[in-house]
Amino acid sequence: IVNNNWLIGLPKAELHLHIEGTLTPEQQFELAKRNGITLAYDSAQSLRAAYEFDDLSAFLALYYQGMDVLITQDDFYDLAMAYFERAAADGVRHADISFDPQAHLARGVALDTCFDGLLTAMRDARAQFDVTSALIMSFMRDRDADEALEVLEDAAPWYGEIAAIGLDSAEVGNPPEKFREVFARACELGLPRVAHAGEEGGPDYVTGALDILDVCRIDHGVRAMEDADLVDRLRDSQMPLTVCPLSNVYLKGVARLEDHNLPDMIAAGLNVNINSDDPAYFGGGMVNNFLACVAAFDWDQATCRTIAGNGLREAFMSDARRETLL
Ligand code: ES4
Ligand code: ZN
Repeated sequence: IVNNNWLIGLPKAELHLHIEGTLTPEQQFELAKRNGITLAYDSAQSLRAAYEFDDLSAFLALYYQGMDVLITQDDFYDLAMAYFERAAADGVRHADISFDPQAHLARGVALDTCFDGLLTAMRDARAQFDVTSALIMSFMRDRDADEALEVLEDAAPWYGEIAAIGLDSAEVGNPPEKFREVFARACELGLPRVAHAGEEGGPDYVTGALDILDVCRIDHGVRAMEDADLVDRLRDSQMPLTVCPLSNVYLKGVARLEDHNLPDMIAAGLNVNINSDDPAYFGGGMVNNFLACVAAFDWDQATCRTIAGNGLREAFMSDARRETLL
């Protein structure tokens, strides 16, 4: 048995975390019961047994089905608080959490239900767990850009609470240029921008996110390694890349973590940090992601400190908070 206390004690930030992806099978059953919803599985164990994904779209189908149990402000609050409690136990001291408003609006759940539940949990998590956080409002790239634009306008009451807008869901066939207007509008509003790119899509999706969406971070970005000029650009600009090692394994981006190009990204001088993405679906939280990298890549403690430091430096947090963690 390896002693992980040093890894738990290492201050970490999580920059790429879908709050809906923290919904555990157990909590799904709990919320289903509370809301009078019948699930298609007879137990949390049988639901967990269904978590076997061939690719991103197979995962997304279960993921969007799973969040049907999120109905009330309390559901969003409880979801986020349960995540913050587990994150705190992992030594996560700050989290940039993203959510997909369109996934909830499409089910008849109002925007203020999501915002009120999540923002209240974020405030309470700081007081109860000493975990700070920032909120990223993500758009689903497999839905119309017009809808995203509408949601962006409807979120006006919360612009002051949003650290950034994001772009997620099914990547291939939904390139960055589809969201040119949405991201230009966010820029006009003074909202920072991040986007998933180069997860399943090729390096051209990463280039598009930089050139067309004007993002300050790339989520995943692993396929950028296929384009040498792009790698140079990412290194020279020190563009942060929020890599999710276990996610890439669970979604079959790589057969085994040992085959992941994360060590090549680090060797190329890229500004990478690691994250859990959807911890309820992809083998756990930050500590499990670090431990998997330690095992697969033989990372020493110094490497873990460097990677954790990269995350702390690039997270959406105040300089005062950052200073206490670095
Ligand atoms: C996601 Cl792993 C991943 N990729 C794209 N969109 C997502 N939403 C939640 N998890
Ligand atoms: Zn993601």
